Amino acid sequence: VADPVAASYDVATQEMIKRAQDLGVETCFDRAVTLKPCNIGNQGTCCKNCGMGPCRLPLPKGGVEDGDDRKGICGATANTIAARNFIRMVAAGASAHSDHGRCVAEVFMSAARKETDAYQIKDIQKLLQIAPRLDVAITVERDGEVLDRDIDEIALEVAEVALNEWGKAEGELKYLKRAPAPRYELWKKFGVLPRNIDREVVEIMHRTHIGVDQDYKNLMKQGTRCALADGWGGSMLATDLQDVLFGTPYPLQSEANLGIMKKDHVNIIIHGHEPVLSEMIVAVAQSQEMIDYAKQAGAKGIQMGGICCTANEILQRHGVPLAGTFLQQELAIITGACDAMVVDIQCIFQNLANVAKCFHTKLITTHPIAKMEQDNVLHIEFDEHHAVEDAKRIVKLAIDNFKNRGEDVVIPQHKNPVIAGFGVESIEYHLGGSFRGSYYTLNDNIINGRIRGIGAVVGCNNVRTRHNEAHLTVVKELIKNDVIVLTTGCNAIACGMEGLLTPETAQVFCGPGLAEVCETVGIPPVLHVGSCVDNSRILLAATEVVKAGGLGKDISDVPAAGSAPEWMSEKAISIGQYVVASGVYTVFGTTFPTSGAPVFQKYLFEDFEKMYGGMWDFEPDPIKHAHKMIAHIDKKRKALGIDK
Ligand code: NFS
Repeated sequence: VADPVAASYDVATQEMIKRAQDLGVETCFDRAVTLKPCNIGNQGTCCKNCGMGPCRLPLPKGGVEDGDDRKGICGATANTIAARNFIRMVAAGASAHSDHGRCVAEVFMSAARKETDAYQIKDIQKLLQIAPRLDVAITVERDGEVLDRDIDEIALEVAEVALNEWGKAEGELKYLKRAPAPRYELWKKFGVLPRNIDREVVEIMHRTHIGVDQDYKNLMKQGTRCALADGWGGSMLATDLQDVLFGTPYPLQSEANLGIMKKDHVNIIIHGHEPVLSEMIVAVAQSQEMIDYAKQAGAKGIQMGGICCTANEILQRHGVPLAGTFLQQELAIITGACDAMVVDIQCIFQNLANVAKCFHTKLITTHPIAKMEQDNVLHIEFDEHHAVEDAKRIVKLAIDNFKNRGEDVVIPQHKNPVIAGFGVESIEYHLGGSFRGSYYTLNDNIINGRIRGIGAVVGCNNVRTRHNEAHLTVVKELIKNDVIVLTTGCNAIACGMEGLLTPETAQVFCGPGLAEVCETVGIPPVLHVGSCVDNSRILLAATEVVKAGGLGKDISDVPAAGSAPEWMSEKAISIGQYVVASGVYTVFGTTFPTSGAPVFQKYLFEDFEKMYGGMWDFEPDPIKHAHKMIAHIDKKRKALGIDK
């Protein structure tokens, strides 16, 4: 079994791993000890795209300096195999984000058509802001007079145009033009403007089939096009339409870590990604009817908590506390206090069902595309047309289950306050100029050196490295060196658990320049900007920085760097690729899936900089990782002539 202290940096997590072991319940931390990864697959050089293989191409003992004659049965080189595997990861990741986006767009369509009472257009300002980006007019001309167009009409057209982005026959994605003009021109020059979201994924599957594309550069061209369809397409549409349906987040206060669960409350943990379902559950669980029902059942109330990106979605819009990161999902059940865990899509361990079997927890799957084979799992399929009824059924199930709790409940007493809910709009509010209204204050402080640059630190946990340690070390090292951090996904949750998402953090961890700015403005040095699809907010924030002036003409000019210290999902690879192609130097930790093909890897790590101004890098040591980012930021400062 795993050593709890070696497995996680977080004390609550350590306590729950220990408890699981005492109870004889196996978790991913234990499996990581017994299940070793395949080194060849890990390095990207195992090809299983046909029935003649798998062809495994280990790195030769002496390296590949004197040439590399490794090949598979068909002759595919290590570069071809690694590039195929890499862009298949991009395809899977882009699909996950974009299918989530499509689902939101479909609910948006139902709301626009008024087919559902549960969902309405909540944020009209945001609707009016995105409509022109989709070439939907917000005014009409009648008799020479310019009039505001009917909101319902605009919503319907936005829904139609947005949904069309997944499968239109001609043209290119409309949001690409939201990028700075030189960036758009660069994509055009390299032939990587995505046509529609689905097509770019399909083309990856075709090109990586046996005997099709056998040039790693050409394969990566499609990988880039597909990743851009994620970042500036599916993910950005998901964020925007969610904001219109559920409200654009603004800073609010909450808490993070397993300690948010309450012994005397009905605890409902929502885990997954699409806020379509969780929005309803939150609304229903807060209703007086359900609170009364919970009290009748002997509980003091209902405590909601989130895991993974669902957590970030309901945190940023409703202040629902974060129960934990990706690697804490089993542990929430191991408290013995989880009356129901509701899951939808992505990042959900199948082992949750095995853990739930050892406790009273009802595990409920809700999405038609994500079920579990174990027979103790309930499936309540969620549909926007009867969303409130579904949510009520789920919340009632949890309340009814409260009485079945065992005596043995242990909730770790660890949690920290967080401020979350930042975004393009609120950063402008806090760090904009009072007269100019753009990102003037932020830019000004970067130019004068109080803020050295911007770090975007995001992504998963990976059980192959100590839970949260790399996340927190990278972030602390960046803010210590006056780099302001934007965070999403499980990194944001890790930062919340550690207490880094509060303005008070500034005095403790920041360099003097960043501390001064944070204290003056009253913001944390680490800004939680949402879930992983909300990395699109980071792309748009970077674009706003370019627009505000003084820091170059393109995203690649800005003193900024990206990082995913503990990544593990294919989604992270898609994100990394669109961030790189948007001009940002991006460092991944833990492992890198192309290390078995050094020539291809060099293409990603070095040649990409000449093409896109942004490139990949890999550094498992978190301090070195942060300093690679800082070195890149300094290089950009120097190029801008603002290095003092
Ligand atoms: Ni992002 Fe969110 Fe977490 Fe990784 Fe999974 S939850 S979409 S993939 S593990 S950050």
